[in-house]
Amino acid sequence: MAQLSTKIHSLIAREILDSRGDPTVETMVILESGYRGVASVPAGTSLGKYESVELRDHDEKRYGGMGVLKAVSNVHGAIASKIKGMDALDQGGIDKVLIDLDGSKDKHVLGSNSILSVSLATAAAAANASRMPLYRYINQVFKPFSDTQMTRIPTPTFNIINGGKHGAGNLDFQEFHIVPASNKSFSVALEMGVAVYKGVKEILKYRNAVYSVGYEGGFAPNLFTNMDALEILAEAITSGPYTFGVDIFFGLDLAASTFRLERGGYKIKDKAGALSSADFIRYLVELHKKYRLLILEDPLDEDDWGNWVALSKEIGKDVLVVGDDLLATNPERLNRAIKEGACSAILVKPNQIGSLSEFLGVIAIAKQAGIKTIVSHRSGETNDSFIADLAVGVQSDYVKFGAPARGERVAKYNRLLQIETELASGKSF
Ligand code: 2PG
Ligand code: MG
Repeated sequence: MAQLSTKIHSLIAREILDSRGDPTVETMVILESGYRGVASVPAGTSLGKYESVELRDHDEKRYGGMGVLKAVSNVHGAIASKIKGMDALDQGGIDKVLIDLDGSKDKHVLGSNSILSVSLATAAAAANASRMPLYRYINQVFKPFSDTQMTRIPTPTFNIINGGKHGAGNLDFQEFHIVPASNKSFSVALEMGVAVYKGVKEILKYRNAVYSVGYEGGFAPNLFTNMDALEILAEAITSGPYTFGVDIFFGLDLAASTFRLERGGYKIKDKAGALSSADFIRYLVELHKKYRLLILEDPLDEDDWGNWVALSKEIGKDVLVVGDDLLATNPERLNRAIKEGACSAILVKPNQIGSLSEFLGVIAIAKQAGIKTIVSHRSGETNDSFIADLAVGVQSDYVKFGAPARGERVAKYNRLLQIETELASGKSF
């Protein structure tokens, strides 16, 4: 049988909505053989300063300026004219063309949204043409970066209570997580996540607290302090069949840049005045002693490097001190963090860096340095489950896909359930 062509025939991009009702870019890559792949791009709410830049129309008459028609037309114009005819199996070559075409460090010229949608859809089309499940194809593309055997589904960390910019102005900390022990299978871990999620809802109802949900499907209750949220999580765990500290642990994403005052202090509801970095570190160490945190993401501001190092020295051995806004999935910032000992884990988000190949490069650096990896969604998501395959393909340690509720979150968890069955059977369906 003649080999079917994997050359790119055409690109079709469109403006669609994300889970917050904001526009985003979806692109379909069609190969000469007729095989195709579709991918859409998520968007953050608590954006880090060092992320690549998504292109918005800033036309106040449409979607409050959030439209992405310029990014869509960049896919049809500048990008299509360069990559039509290229081989979709050449992910590295295509990403290089996209990066060079943009020419800027932060992808603001064409927009990281237009570039990433094409980069991911190319991989999806190539996987389809290769008749491979996406995670296997990604694992193959990852080989030159790091030869990784696919043995497990990454451990999920579930965002159960939403505060910060994701909540209702209720809590300072952005995310309150529970993390099942990593020796649990994914399906068991998922069930644990659901049990605690439902347990928290019952407690909030009983306390007459608001139990509507925030951007990532976690509850956004009207509590007085951040500590109250941790107490509710603890109550939900201890009133169920699981043992805290054995089966389930706590995780937090403080997104601390969002509550650091301009003049430098950290201001949270739990304390009367703003805390200096040193006092805030003391507070975090106490918090860890009390709640035995497993994951502590963005505990300090994205520019407070020296204090990241100080905190990691104190608790980095027992807690995963995770850089999200600090590192922005950026290889230079990750290398600096490794050199200085600023953190022990990295949150990796494809749209922070803007192409699949660069993303894989960042994961490879982290793995090489013994830095744990957490593949993450954004607060604005679509039902695209690409990142589930991505996490399995690169064998990240954890995945952070939100609460085990709401369509755009469970799309990823449900995809992991499918992959779990496939990996267990040794077959691809
Ligand atoms: C984060 C992310 C995802 P956002 O801070 O980790 O949870 O939030 O997408 O709003 O940046
Ligand atoms: Mg974060």
